[in-house]
Parts: sequence; structure tokens; C-alpha cells
Amino acid sequence: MNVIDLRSDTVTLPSPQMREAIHHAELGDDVFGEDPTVNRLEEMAAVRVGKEAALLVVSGTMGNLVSVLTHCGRGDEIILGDLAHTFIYEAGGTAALGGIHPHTVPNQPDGTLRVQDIEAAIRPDNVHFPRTRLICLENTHNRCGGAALTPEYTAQVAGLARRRGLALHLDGARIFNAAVALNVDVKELTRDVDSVSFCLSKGLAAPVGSVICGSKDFVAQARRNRKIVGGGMRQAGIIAAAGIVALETMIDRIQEDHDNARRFARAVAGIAGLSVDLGRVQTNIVYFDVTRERPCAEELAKKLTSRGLKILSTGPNRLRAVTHYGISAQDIDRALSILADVCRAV
Ligand code: TLP
Repeated sequence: MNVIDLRSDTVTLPSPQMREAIHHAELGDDVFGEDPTVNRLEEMAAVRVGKEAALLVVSGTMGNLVSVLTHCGRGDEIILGDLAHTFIYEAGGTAALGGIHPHTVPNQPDGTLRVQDIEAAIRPDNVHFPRTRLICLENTHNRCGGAALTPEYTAQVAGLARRRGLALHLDGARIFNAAVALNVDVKELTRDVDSVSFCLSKGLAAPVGSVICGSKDFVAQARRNRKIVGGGMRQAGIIAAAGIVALETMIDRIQEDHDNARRFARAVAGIAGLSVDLGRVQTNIVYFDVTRERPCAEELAKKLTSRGLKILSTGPNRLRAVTHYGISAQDIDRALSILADVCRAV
């Protein structure tokens, strides 16, 4: 059975061009700074997002962890959304390994944090409190349905950070999806942040890797922190080679994923027993709800899997479908017919 996997864009397999690039990659020891392919990827990434320097890391989780460790010391505090990936899904790494205290403020449905909420969360200088050091944003926002934060909003938060002597980090795991959805150069979304981490291994379809970008000093310190967490890699050009192809060939096709997500969401809205907020579908992520008591989201996901459609259940009534490289409009049509069939049968 040909399985359609919409659980995440992390399931993407490398393109033939990536496999070819991996095969022919020129390699060296990256801990000595001698892997030419890694160096090339890091230069490309920095230029792409308009920062001085970049650092290849293993994953988005490591990108955020190393960035936060670089901005903050033990006992410092970060302000981030209560639905932030870093808060919910990164195993509490910043607290566990960095002794960094998370201070959450509510994420609005559009993925933003209200500027007045951030401001109210900044600690006054008082011996009782941790020291606020960093604000973290996420763009696109995963748990907020792939919502794209605008350059104007990012600039507003950056202005607050600057006024209050704080740094601003952006979890840009899917920053290119945001740029495509907003039809802006990605630099507009990264210009005002001190650091950004973005993933090569999600919508850009590389098998492994994320990149942290920031100032030269920041990246030099981040390199040391990457070593601390065991992320110093040797012939990492194997990974970087696919990352270069990802940056060169995968950004221009992201619109197709957004179109497929929209097509999927529109049809889901017409299936009895399911509901979706179409206004929230901006990029490649579609959250939708089961409106009947039975089956619950998990049961429905299991039934779909047995029919060859994988969708993630993310709550008692909630499901998530993510479009990506390797999923065509025809796959979406087939997914919809499986979904409609299964919903009709229950
Ligand atoms: N997200 C994954 C899961 O962990 C939920 C997914 O399938 O969406 N930031 C954001 C916004 C992310 O969505 C993710 C991955 C990460 C960071 C972490 O990236 P990895 O998986 O490379 O550590």
C-alpha cells in the first residue's frame, strides 16, 4: 500500500539531487573548521537570513537549546509563549541543561505574544527574581496552526527587547514557510532578531540539520556551546551537502505545500464530523477537530493509518496534517477520499 504520510514535514526524504550531493560531498573535520561543505552551507545560510555568521547543528531542538544557552546563564529567565515548541516539546532542555527559567505568556491564536504581556513579564531588578535575559518567538508557529508572524510584529517585539536590554531569539524552524506565505524576503523576518535557528530537515526536506544564525561573536560562543552538548560533528559535510541543495532548490516549491494544505483544509471543512478554522490555515500545517464524541482523534488516526493515511492526533479531539515535499495534489485528493470514507463509516 502506498502510504500518504501527513504527520509532519519532518518525514520528508532527501531529493535525488540531495543524495547525489551527499555522495560527492567534499569533506573534512568540521571541529577543526575544515569541512569545506559545512563552511559553504554556513556562509550561504548567514547570507540568506542577513546575519554575519551561521552554525550547523543536528536538529531544531539543538538549535534552540544552543541559542538559549548562548544568550543566558544559569538562573536567567526567558520569556516565551505557553505554546512555544521550545517550552512544550524540547524536553525542558534549557532548564535541564542550562538552569534557565522559562516564563511563559499566553500565545494568541495567531502565534503572537501580546507586547504588553511580554512587557509585564519582564522582571524588575530585585534579588527575589530571576534576571530576564531573552525573549523567544516562533515563526511559523507550530501549535498555532503554522501561523506566520509579520516583519512589523517582529520589529515591535525587537524594539521592546532593545529598550529593556534583552536579546531576541527566533525559533524559525519553518521561517521560509513564513516568508513564502507573507511574500517577503526572509531577511525581513530575521532582520530584527539577535539569533535565529531554522531547520533544513522540515519543509526544506534535507535528512538532518538546522542552522543557527547571528553575529560573529554570538556564533563563536554558540560553537562552544554546541561542543558542550556533544554536537561537534566531524565530516558533517555529508549533512551540509543536502542542506545546500535544500536552500538552493526547496524554497521555491514551498508554495505548492501551502496550496495543498489549503486544498486539504477546504475539503475537510465539508466532511461531516470534522471542523477546521480555514482562516487559520496560512502555511503547510492544518489543525482540525473531530466534532462527534466517537471516534476520538486517536481512534480516527488509527483507522486512517489502517487505510494508508497517516495523520497526527495532537489532543483528544484534535488532529494535525502537514503538507510537504513528496506530497502531490493527487495525494491530497486520495487522503481526502480516505478521510471522507472513514468518517462516513463511523
Ligand atoms: N517539530 C516537530 C515535533 O517536534 C512536534 C513537528 O513534527 O512539527 N521548532 C519548531 C517550531 C518545530 O516545529 C520543531 C519540530 C522544532 C523546533 C524541533 O526540531 P527538531 O525535530 O529538528 O528537533
